Amino acid sequence: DRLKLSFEKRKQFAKSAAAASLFDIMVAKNSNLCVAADVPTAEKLLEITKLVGPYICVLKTHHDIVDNFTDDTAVELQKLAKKFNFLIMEDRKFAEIGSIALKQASKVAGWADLVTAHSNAGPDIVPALRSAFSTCPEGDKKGVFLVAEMSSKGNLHSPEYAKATANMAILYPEVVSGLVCQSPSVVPSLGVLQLTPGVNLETKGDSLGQQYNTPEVVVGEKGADIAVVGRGIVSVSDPAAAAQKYQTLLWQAYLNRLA
Ligand code: 5BU
Repeated sequence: DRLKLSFEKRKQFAKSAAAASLFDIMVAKNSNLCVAADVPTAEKLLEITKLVGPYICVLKTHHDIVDNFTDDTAVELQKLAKKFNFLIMEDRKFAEIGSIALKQASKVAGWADLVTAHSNAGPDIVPALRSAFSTCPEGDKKGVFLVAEMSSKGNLHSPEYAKATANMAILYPEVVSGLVCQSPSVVPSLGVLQLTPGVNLETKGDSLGQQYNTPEVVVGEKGADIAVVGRGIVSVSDPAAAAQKYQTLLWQAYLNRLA
C-alpha cells in the first residue's frame, strides 16, 4: 500500500532519477510542500522564492504569466533551487503532437527540472519531452508529471482517462516521475509521486472553478505525496510564515497517514 509506505522506502522503487531526488529532498527537508509561485513579475518571483525556499520540495512556476521573465530570471531561480535544495517544476501542461511539444519544451528544459504535460494527445508526448530534456546538461535527471485529474469544477477527466494516463507512467518509468491527480487510486506504482493541487486553509474555492481541500484531506484521503499551495501562501501578508505553517501541517498529515 503506497499510502502506508515511507518516502525513504518508496525511493527504492523510483525508476525516474527526478523522482528519486525528489524523495531525497522531501526526506531531507521534511517537506511535501510545493509552492505555486503564481506572481506577475520576475522580481516578485525571485522574492517569493527566497521567502518560501527553506520550506518547499518543489517550486512550481507558470513562467508565461510572469512579466519580464528572462534567461537571467531562470539562472537566479536555479541558484535559489541549489541554495535551498528544491526542484523547479514548470507547469506548462504541454498538450500537443510530439513534434511540437518537443519544440515547446526545449524553451524551458534548460532551467526546469520537471515539467507537466497533459496525456490527451497520446503517450508519445513523453518521449517528445524526453528528447527536449536530452539536449540539456543533466537532461536524464529531469522528469515529467502527467496530468491525470484536475482540481477544477466540471473538468472532463474521467476515471478511464486517469487510468490511461497512469498507464503512460508504466510505459515510460524513467521519464514519468509523477502524476497530478486528486484521488488515491490513480498512481500505478510505489516509485511514482502523486502531486495534488487545490489546497487552502482559508477558503473552499475561488470564483473561477478552483476547489480547495485542507492539508489533512489532501494527504490523508486524496493520497497526495506532494501538495501544491499557491494563493494560500503567495497572496498573504507573510508568505514565509504561511509556507512554514503549510509545511508543518502537510508533513504531519503524511506522518499521520503512515501511522
Ligand atoms: P492556487 O492559488 O492554490 O489555487 O494555485 C493552484 C496551482 O495549481 C495553480 O498554479 C494551478 O495552475 C495549479 N493546478 C491546479 O490548481 N489544479 C489542477 O488540477 C492542476 C494544476 Br493540473
